[in-house]
Amino acid sequence: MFGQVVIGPPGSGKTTYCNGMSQFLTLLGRKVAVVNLDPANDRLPYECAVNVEDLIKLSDVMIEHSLGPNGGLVYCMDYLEKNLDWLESKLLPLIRDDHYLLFDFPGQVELFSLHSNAKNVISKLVRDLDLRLAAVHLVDSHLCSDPGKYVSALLLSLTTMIHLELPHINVLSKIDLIESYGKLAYNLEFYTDVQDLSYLQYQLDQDPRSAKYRKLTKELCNVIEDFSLVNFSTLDIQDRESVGNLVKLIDKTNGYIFAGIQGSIVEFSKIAAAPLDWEYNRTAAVQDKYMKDD
Ligand SMILES: Nc1nc2c(ncn2[C@@H]2O[C@H](COP(=O)(O)OP(=O)(O)OP(=O)(O)O)[C@@H](O)[C@H]2O)c(=O)[nH]1
Ligand SMILES: [Mg+2]
Repeated sequence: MFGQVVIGPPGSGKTTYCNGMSQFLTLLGRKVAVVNLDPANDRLPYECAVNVEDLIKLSDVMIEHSLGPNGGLVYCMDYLEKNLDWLESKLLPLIRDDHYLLFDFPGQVELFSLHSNAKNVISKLVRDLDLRLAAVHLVDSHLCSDPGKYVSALLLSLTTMIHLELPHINVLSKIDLIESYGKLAYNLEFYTDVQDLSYLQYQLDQDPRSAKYRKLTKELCNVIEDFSLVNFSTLDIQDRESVGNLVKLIDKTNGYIFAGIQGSIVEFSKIAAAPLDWEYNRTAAVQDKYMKDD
């Protein structure tokens, strides 16, 4: 079974994404279940198939254990990890009924860069339930308008990718708002392709606050370039074409399009290496039909 693990810093648009993505995939004919794993998600815009708040609530934890919101959230994730059988028992009927799963996670970045609880939850689900998941890491595109924040976003994306060890897609969210933050120093491809970060140095030098950390930022940019793993897709959740393009990429990343075709390893490799649109309609349609018939 296939799905997406939706993560990213607070306010990057995860819950809105889950809502929009579930509607889009439903229109494609897929059966979609959204799983809320954020124990502080009090106003859910989507109909939730499983809600972690039925197991544990952040507000209760904060009162009972005298914890602040961040400590409380770490406690909730630990609790979920210890009680994973609860989550698995809720997911099993959905999986048996061929649902495509969207997991809406909390935004605390330390859960995906420092602690092992969220990672363990995901890897145990993958192992126990034989799930094929892609991590969709949303980063607010307004971070592109400030070179220092952009470097931080790149580092966070890289750290999260390495920490989670899942097939991973980084997404610049809220791209519809990007012009409202002023003119970008370079065109959008510079920020999505992440090819040559030396240009950022010039920009960073213009601000006396960041010029002071010139050597540090240069080294950090070198680390990002050496790994050569980070690039971004863009997303405007209101725009069907934008969501559609992202779905094509995700379907390739979590293997959804490969499941519907009978083919040799050569055919799979050809599809994997080809541009996104190539063979997409044939392969995804076969898999969509299979999911419905089953
Ligand atoms: N313009 C615009 N606004 C968006 C988009 N996606 C989300 N938003 C808005 O951004 C705000 C935060 O969105 P959420 O979906 O709650 O973000 P989140 O990542 O789930 O937030 P936390 O769960 O608190 O970490 C809301 O006001 C959304 O309406 C987008 O693509 N474009
Ligand atoms: Mg949310």
